[in-house]
Amino acid sequence: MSLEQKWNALTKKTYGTEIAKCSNEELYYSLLELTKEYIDGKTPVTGDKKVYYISAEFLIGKLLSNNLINLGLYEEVESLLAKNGKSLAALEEIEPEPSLGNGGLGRLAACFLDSIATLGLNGDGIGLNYHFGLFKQVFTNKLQTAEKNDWIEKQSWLRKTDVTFDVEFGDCTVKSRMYDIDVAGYESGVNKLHLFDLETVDESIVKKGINFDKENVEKNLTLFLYPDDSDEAGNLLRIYQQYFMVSNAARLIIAEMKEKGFDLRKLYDHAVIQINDTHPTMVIPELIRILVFEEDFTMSEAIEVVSKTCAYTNHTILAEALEKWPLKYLNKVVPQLIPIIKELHRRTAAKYADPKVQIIDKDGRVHMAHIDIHYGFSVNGVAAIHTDILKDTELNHFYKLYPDKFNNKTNGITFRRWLLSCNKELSALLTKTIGNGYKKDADELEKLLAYKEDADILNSLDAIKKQKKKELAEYIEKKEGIVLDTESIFDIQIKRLHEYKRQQMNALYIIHKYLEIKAGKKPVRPLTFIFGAKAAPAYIIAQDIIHLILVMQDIIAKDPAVSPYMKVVMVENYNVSYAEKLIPACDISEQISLASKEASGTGNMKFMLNGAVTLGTLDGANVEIGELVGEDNIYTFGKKSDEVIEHYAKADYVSKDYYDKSPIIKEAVDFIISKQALKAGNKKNLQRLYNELLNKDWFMTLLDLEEYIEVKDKMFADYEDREKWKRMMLVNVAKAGFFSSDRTIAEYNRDIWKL
Ligand code: 26Q
Repeated sequence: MSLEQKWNALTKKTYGTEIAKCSNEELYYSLLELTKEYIDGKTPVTGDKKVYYISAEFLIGKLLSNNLINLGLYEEVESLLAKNGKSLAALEEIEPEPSLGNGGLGRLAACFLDSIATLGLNGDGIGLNYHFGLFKQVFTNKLQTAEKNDWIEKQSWLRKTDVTFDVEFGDCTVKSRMYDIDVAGYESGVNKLHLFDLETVDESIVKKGINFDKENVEKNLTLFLYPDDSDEAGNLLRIYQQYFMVSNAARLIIAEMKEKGFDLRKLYDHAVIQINDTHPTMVIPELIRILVFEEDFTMSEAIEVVSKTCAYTNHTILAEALEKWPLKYLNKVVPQLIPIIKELHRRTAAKYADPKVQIIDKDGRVHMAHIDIHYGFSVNGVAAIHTDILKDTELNHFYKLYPDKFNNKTNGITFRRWLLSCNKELSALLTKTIGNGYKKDADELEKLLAYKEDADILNSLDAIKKQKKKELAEYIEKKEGIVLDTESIFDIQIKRLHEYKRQQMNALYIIHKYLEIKAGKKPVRPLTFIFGAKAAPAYIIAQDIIHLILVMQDIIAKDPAVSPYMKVVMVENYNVSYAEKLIPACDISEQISLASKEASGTGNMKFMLNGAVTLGTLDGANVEIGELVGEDNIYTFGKKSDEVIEHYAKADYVSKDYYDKSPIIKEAVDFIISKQALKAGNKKNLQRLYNELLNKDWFMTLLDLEEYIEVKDKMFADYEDREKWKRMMLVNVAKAGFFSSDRTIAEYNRDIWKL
């Protein structure tokens, strides 16, 4: 049966009518089922060894288009719909977006699953089925508020399995159930994402916004993804969630090993567990516990087997983001792990006296990363500079003990979603120009370099950018009610809101530009500044930064002397689907972290792949982008990571000095509490942000502000050299191949997993 026949049969059976007469909803839900049927027809990936990628986050985004592309059905479905006067884009709008992640780490996990399946590697993801995921962001009175993101519908990509386990906590025992989402590789086999859920979960306990009874573990465990990334210490619920995840993972892994008849004493020959940041770390003591108490291992045997099976990825060097759980908390939630953790501590303490490498510190806190490093066989950073910083400073004490465990795996992104799916026009141009090969071998993008002086290709690239800007403008007008000038330069900063990512620096530039225009210095071409970011609700300064951006958006929009020349828009509820629309339309990719603080970044890669030019500090993967495209095709500024690290070591950065020294900085910072700003915003938020910048500025915004302004202005000027800019676009696309997650995953497999 053809796809058309199958689909018609399905709509007839379910809705009593054929495709042509179905509503978009009916088409979406029937296509969902049909796609699942096609996936069922694919062969699952198998093998003697399997990787289990355990992660608290899988920011998978919508799945329909991606699955159709990977199954090779996209074009057929699209033309079939067109034939019936419908569009796939309209169906996509119906699909709810799961928000099973905060940002980079979660999206990386999703890209990795795509690549693992595409490369035909035997590997599944294991995580949690958060019913409301990360909060949905709503702006009210120029402030962020949070609502639940209700994404699970009766019909969804989730498949209920009959796998259930009992999970024991200190004060209760709960039942879990496993749900699966298929991961269909691109023209390849199928793996699974296993999401564990609480059988007794109760959505009705969520009251206003995202408030719920935090104590009621038997009802709340899988309701929300804990949103506090890196600023706030975790709480008990986070530990309940983490143990729930890893206890299920351990049970599943052991069951699979037994089912295949593998010897648990050779676990490491058949399984490798990749621990995505420290959130799944308890899988180490949990596996040891099970092997000792249920499988007759001695403690030493269990420790050895588990240590040879687990590998750890570090995604951050922010000290406050490294999880340290008080023994007291662990004792309440998982008393059964305490003897194991203490034994692991005792063994390391007996070997190494250095207090910096102990598992339990003098204050009785358990350093989760230290468990991973001592009792895992691999430790990797996510970009070259990040791994170097781990080795040289942050984890230097461990590096000296275990130099061979440390390795780098520069992050990557799946080109299926971030090129083939979100930018069909660019993919078509590439296919026409350099052939189809780049879809499976991303390095082939380099063939595009041969067209660096080809006016036709350069103009086509430019025309595609224009087209994507138009599409974005239409979308933003519909969603936010704001009209954009598509002739303007689109400068975009999208990422979690954190002081180290320095959205406040961009906001200060905007103030500076606003004042300049007011003073009569108009830009040659209008400028559009777009932001997208959620902030952890408990992160006060981050809320203030959002407020400042929304205040500037308002002031500028209402000022007729300035609004023709610049516009600011902070989009509401930035998520994966929004990113897919923003990234192809971007001219300038803002990557302006405080050097040494951004482990890698992956948005930077998505932007370059779509022909944006990077404006960034020499941090994370920006460094590697710079090396690949060459200094003529990237704009960098600011102090280098070693200088920043030195400032921290010497504690000699005083933001007030920079403010006093520079009239430009002073003017911009002062504007935050000017009459005009206070009229548009709240004194509490703006004053607090002003004080923070002047008296603390822990992430050194003012350190690099002047140079940022200078380089950004140069970039705007260079944009007018249209030929030069188009060439920069081309070089960025051509050099993006290295950042395919297929490359990253091939390296993980070569060096760590060895499947
Ligand atoms: C920890 C304790 C309690 C509650 C929450 C957390 C928590 C949650 C999320 C800590 C960290 C995160 C997320 C971190 C993250 O997304 N890191 C990013 O990872 C990307 C992929 O490697 C990198 O590209 C980014 O540079 C890095 O910021």
